[in-house]
Amino acid sequence: MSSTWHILGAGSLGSLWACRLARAGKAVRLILRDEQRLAAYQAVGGLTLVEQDHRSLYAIPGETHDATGPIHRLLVACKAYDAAPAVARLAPRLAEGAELVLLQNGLGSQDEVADQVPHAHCIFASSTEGAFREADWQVRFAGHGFNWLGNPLNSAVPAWFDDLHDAGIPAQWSVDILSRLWRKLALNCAINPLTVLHDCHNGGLLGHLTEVDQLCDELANLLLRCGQPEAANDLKEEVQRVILATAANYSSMYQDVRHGRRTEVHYLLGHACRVAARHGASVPQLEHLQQRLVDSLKARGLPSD
Ligand code: NAD
Ligand code: KPL
Repeated sequence: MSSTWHILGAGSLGSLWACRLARAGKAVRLILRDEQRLAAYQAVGGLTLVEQDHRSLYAIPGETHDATGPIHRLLVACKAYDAAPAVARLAPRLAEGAELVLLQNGLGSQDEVADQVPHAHCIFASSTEGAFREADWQVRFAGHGFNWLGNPLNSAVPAWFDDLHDAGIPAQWSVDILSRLWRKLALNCAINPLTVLHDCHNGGLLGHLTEVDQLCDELANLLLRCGQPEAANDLKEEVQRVILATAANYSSMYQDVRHGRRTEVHYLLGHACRVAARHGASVPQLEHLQQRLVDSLKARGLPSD
């Protein structure tokens, strides 16, 4: 089995992982959308990682989906709404038993990907690291954090897991990755949409704590209904802690909206509302929040799904 890391999506997080793996001497290949993107990438000669004032260029080889050669290990670093179609294009190249690491925030996209590639193993990740693109092919490592990886269908730690440690990527194998992803989803549902609707940084929600608390109550009930009691534990207190700790920051959804980008709402609040409907759980606050957010996105000319 090849030990090459193929990276699908050379955006913020994909580039951050690619540069650190390449720096540690791991074999890495970037998969770019089309020949035009590949030519643009080759013209600049590699990816640049910016850490504080230090910038380093990594001449990581690139290819398109149509390149030949099997893929044994794939890091999927697209947005949640792009992940399944992007993986579907690569399906013919995925070797039997290939391993996919899915970096998408929220829930729902992981199952969409798994449906495309029944012959592969899907490992889910939850990341609190922060990165953003300063320019094409140039990424800034903006916030140190942590990564939890796990496979809901198989608790065995993959043989390549030490690659992450070698590359300085802080990570831990999690036997209950779904609980982590649900907890993060709940935090994002309680904070992110309200920052868009109230046009404020996270700390601005301190002026709307009744609204935040009501959402937390519904989210915690939903988590209990769908078999995630740990993710429900002290949710209200943690949401308040996160609001205080990130008071000066703008949520990722706020930033997407401000930059006119599509949000991942379908895999955050949308997922929560769909799961509630499936379980017959009543979530009027979450549904009202989703409707207000959809109206606000439409009014700005942004996709609302
Ligand atoms: P991004 O938009 O910066 O990067 C996504 C990249 O995927 C883009 O370069 C896009 O062109 C590429 N892409 C899309 N479809 C493709 C295809 N078919 N073939 C090849 N490339 C394709 O997004 P990001 O910020 O890196 O986020 C990726 C995921 O990680 C999201 O779910 C996000 O919520 C999550 N996440 C991001 C951060 C962060 O700090 N950026 C932190 C935690 C979690
Ligand atoms: O993850 C976040 C985001 O902005 O997406 C936090 C900081 C937790 C706010 O929900």
